[in-house]
Amino acid sequence: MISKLQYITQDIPDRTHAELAGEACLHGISWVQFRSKLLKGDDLIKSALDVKNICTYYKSIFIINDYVRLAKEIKADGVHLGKSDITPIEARKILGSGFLIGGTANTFEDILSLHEQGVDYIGLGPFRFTETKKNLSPILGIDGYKEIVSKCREHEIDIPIIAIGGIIESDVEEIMQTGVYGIAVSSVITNSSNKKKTVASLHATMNTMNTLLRNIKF
Ligand code: TZP
Ligand code: MG
Repeated sequence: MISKLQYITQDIPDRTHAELAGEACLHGISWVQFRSKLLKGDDLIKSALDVKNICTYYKSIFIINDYVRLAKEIKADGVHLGKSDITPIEARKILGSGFLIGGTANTFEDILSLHEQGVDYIGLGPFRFTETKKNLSPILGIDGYKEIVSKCREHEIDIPIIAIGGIIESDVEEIMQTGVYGIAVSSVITNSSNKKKTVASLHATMNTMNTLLRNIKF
């Protein structure tokens, strides 16, 4: 089951990824993507293992960004692959069937290709400008999501699409109305001065939108 509210760790001075993951999980996050662009070698492996232990404790899904072999070695739940990573087909050969594979998309064509390669979910973005990711693809905004989701429906492509990139609490309702499956966030939780309140508010809006949209046939 792919979570509808996903949290992504980031490299923050004086904070570990495990601390960030722990705070998010403590307040109800059930899906964590470990994403470091700075850590290397043993530091990367240790940090990934620490986040894995946090996720195991909270029974949260643990996804590793970029590092397929590390994900296999430390038995993560899956990997997330961007456009410059190995392809999902190559990752599947390494991982076998027991791992989740997610892929990043910016266009409908990206989704088609990732779907054909058998990914389990798609991170579609960016919704808006964000400092969290370098070399951002073109910003989609609400209209971009509407257009891409409707093309997926036309082509009967049924795969969980997770909106990502610069999302804050007040965006969630409108984003979910576009028909995406869920959202992934980092900064809105990482930088929140009241993480309990932020996660609760994100969950509350997601739940309301799920209830409202459940009975609508698109
Ligand atoms: N991929 C596309 S945008 C993004 C990633 C990893 C960053 C998401 O983080 P934030 O802080 O919610 O913008
Ligand atoms: Mg990547």
